Amino acid sequence: MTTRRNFLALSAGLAGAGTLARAAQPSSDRYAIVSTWDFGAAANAAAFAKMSAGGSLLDAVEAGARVPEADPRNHSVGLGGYPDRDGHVTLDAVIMDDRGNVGAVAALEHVMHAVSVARKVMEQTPHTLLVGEGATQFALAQGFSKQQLLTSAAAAEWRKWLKTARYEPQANIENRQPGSALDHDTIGILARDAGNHLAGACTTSGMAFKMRGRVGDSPQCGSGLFVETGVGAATATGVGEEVTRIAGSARVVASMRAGLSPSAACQEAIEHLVKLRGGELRGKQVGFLALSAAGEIGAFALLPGFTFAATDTSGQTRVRPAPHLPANSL
Ligand code: SD4
Repeated sequence: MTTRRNFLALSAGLAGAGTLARAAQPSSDRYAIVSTWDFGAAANAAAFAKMSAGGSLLDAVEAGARVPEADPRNHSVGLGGYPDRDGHVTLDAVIMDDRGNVGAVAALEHVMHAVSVARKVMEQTPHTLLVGEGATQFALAQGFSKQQLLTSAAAAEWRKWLKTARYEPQANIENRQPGSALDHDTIGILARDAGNHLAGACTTSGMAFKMRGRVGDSPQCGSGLFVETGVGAATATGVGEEVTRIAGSARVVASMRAGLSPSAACQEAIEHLVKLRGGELRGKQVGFLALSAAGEIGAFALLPGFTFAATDTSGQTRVRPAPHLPANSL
């Protein structure tokens, strides 16, 4: 049996190494950290290092989520995120453990590390979600610094978009930023320790050029993220409205509670969405990612192109493509 001490000893030598490889098969059937998109690999390395150094699961998922938040090349989260249609960068984030502790912010402005503000909401207030100006005021009162999150690159894209001003979410844009395959992303990250406890976080700047005030699935407990003790954790990515209408992550965890594997549970949620929405989903991407309390993982998406980074209990990370619906299913 892997004790926590063994796990940490094993991982210490590998922390941060985060061997990145693309492969269809995992090297181990027990996972410690999973996160959405290729970019998750760097986040997983930060989360794994945090756990290896004795940090809690919440410390780990927060550290992981902070990686893309601080990366200005990534246009769907934190600094450098694409703005709403009026030019404001607004951030959504949630963090949750498996004891029902949860904190979130939505439409937060001028503060890069939305996930850390979400954690403060969880730990320092009687509330689970703060939005808009109140969220920003709270963050500043907690000592977070105020900064301009709209980079010149994101502003240039926004100005280009203003010429047509058509709101058309693009599938898999997270993996199609110019420059690098790792230049993206909205991130959902799930972590598990050797005692089979779980935590998760999800952070995003939301859909590019959204309406002012729009909030997607990501900061909503049960939609963008859900974690349940002894069962598992799930997170979502893609068009948030489609995830929210089925409380997607809570649905995935409920299916796992009922006995489905993480893979089957993610597939069930996508198939349910298809039953509800049919052709309305054409061209849209939605992906679910899940981690069971026992360390199994699974993912499923509407369209090809959704990838995730999985780190096993020895610290090996692989980026893998998620299974998806057959072509022409909608
Ligand atoms: C949203 N679900 O705001 C987020 C966007 C996303 O990868 O996940 N992009 O709808």
